[in-house]
Amino acid sequence: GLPTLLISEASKSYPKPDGIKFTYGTAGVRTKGDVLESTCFRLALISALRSKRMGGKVVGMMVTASHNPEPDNGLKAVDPRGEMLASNWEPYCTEAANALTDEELFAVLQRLIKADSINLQTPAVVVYAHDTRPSSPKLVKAIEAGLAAIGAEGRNGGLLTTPQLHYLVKAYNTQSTPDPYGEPTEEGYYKKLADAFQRAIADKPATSPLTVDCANGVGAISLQRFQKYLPASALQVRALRTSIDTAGALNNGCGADHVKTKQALPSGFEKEVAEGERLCSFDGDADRIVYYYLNGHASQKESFRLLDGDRIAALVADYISELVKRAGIADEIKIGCVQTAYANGGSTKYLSQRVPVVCTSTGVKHLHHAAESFDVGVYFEANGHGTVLFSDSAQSLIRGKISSSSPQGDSQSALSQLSNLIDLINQTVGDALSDMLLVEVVLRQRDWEPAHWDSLYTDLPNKLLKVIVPDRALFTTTDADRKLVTPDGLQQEIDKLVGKYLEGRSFVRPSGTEDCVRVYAEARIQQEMEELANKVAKLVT
Ligand code: NG1
Ligand code: ZN
Repeated sequence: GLPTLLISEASKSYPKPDGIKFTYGTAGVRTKGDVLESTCFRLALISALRSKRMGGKVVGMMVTASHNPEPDNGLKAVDPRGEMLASNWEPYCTEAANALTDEELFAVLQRLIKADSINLQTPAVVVYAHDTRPSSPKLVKAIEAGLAAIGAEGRNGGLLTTPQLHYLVKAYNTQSTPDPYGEPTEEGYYKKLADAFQRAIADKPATSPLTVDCANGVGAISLQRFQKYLPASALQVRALRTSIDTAGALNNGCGADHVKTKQALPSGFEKEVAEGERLCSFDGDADRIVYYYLNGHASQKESFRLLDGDRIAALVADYISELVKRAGIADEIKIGCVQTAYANGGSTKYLSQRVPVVCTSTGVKHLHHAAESFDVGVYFEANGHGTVLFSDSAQSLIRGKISSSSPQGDSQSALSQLSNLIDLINQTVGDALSDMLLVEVVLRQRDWEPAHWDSLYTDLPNKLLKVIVPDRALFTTTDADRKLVTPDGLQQEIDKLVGKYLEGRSFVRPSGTEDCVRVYAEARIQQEMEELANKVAKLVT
């Protein structure tokens, strides 16, 4: 049975704070860092059970609150293939986190053990890592206490980005298979990316440096460590916002979320960057990236041009489609693209003319799942979280056709390049570093400046507003978040407004990560879009 005595003894140091209701949602549990210790202790128990349930495979736990402010923190569980925790386990996480007594906690665990026929004799291994937040080390201690109490083996990944932790989980579990994902170490991750990048750029040397805003977060560390594995002739990187030890600096006036939501440079960049330069921003745990550049003087607000997740999807989907055609396997490989309702209508129109496009509910797990139905599934959220999935059969087809004996014609070089991309792309989850290298490969191979990439299509003017409401649970949606079911009648009101504007589109949904409702609006004409956004926001309050 469960070692209840040991767990009870240890849990005394991790009492649940009064009056707080935790929720395990799309981004795991996320709240203020100083109230999360009990949750970390308890979710360590659940993670151990998850490992047992998966036959002793390694599972992961990541301590981070991503792009949220520095005092926040969070916890996310990772399944053996490096993916998010299966969603049918999420309610158990929520219930365990909220249990008022040890007895209640044990009742939740016993129910889970029974429902999933978990064999407690199976050993458990959990690898965990954390970002740079001041509250992170304490939370890691709580995880370790939970793992020790239930008798699970813990492996401390230390300070890592979220995608690095996902990589580690997958690498551990494929280590002794015919198709290992990579060496299960931090170094193995850097080597895999650096090797693949150098093969993918072949003999095209770096022309101009790339400036990276590291959000003053863990991405700064990873990027610096990574650079030791990559010669500067392959890629010149100028890393900015790398102050991980400055209190309050994380995500403050910088980072991918700031740039995307403000549609502006990180503060202070006006003095540090030049027109035409390639610029990009990571978020606080480096699982998102957006690019941007200035097409005029930095002092003019209109000079700022955002190259967001939608544009990365367009760039990458086009490039892979072209490679697949050149490789002569277009009939066998079906490429598709997955977006959410937040994708700009301009990008959806552009992509739909080239590949099948599907829209899913917000949340990475939905996009990831939908992308798996293609041989090559490109998924990106507009905010810059995304990756490309190659199915097992697509990978074997591509690699099986590469022949060392046949002449290095165009189809062979396209196949090799596809194979390089398979290694370069972190297929477990969105990865700012890996996505950055992917974008750099495509731009380099195409010989494109940011302005050329920008010219692929035109964005519709758009706006994303946060509206604070008394109870966001009153807002429920359908049709991939594009329509409200409740409050009653509100959707009809929105439809009426939307109909008045040229290419108007607007939708409302409750945030899964913050206590607010989000209002999105777009329209052909900037001023009309502003009007639409404000009117819909008014309807909501
Ligand atoms: P919520 O807070 O549910 O809107 C946000 C992002 C998601 C996703 C999650 C997870 C927007 C509009 N929403 O979710 O796309 O990234 O965080 O981190 O960007
Ligand atoms: Zn993130």
